[in-house]
Amino acid sequence: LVKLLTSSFVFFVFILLAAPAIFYLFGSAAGDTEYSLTSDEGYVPVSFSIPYTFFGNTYNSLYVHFNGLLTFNQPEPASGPNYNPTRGAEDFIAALWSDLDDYYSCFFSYQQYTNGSVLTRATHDINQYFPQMNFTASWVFVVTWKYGPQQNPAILFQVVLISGGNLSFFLMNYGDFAVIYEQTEAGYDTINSIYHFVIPDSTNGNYQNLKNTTNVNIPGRWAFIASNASGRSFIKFMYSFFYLML
Ligand SMILES: [Ca+2]
Repeated sequence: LVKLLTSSFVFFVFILLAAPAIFYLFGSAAGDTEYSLTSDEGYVPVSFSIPYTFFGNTYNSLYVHFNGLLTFNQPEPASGPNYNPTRGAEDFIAALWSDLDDYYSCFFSYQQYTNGSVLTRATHDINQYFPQMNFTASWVFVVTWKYGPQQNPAILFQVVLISGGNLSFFLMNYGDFAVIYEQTEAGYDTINSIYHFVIPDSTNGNYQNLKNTTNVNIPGRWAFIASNASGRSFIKFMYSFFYLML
């Protein structure tokens, strides 16, 4: 009985500490480069080993903000989101943009991959969500935000940038969220273009439900294509759709 109880306890602890399966491996277990917050509204510039194209603009680096934001063309000084109307002046991915650094210990870690099992996983994921593209990943960038003080992250989310050939994509993964005291937003926006998206439950106070939401039938995961070409196909598709309705 003692043995049974012990093994159940160990199993229970493992479940508590394990990130959801949708998360790509991160932190020290993945050999990530790790950062903790050093200043209010802090961010860290990170150089890419291979350029990444975000809706037509190609970047060699990005800024990882402790407030849950990735920006490409410039760092964003605002502590929290401004999602109405569309900003239009920045290429950004808001994993969960909020003034989290005023309330939590903030950590993020990142890793870039150009070979190995992470590329295999990314290739599989993208071909599952965007079939008929015959995609092969050649570069994957994983950035994961963790907020304390609990050892078990109080708030946990991740963005995975994926590219190969002329195609680029990104995934967003959501875990558990403690209470957040400021406005929140998850989604993306682009400079002077029509491409933008806000995940509905990220701005209406239901952010704790993000781990159950998805656009690819996997709770907690959102997947987007960041390539212009398919964006144009999508617009064409929408035009034909409206044409058919007329
Ligand atoms: Ca702040």
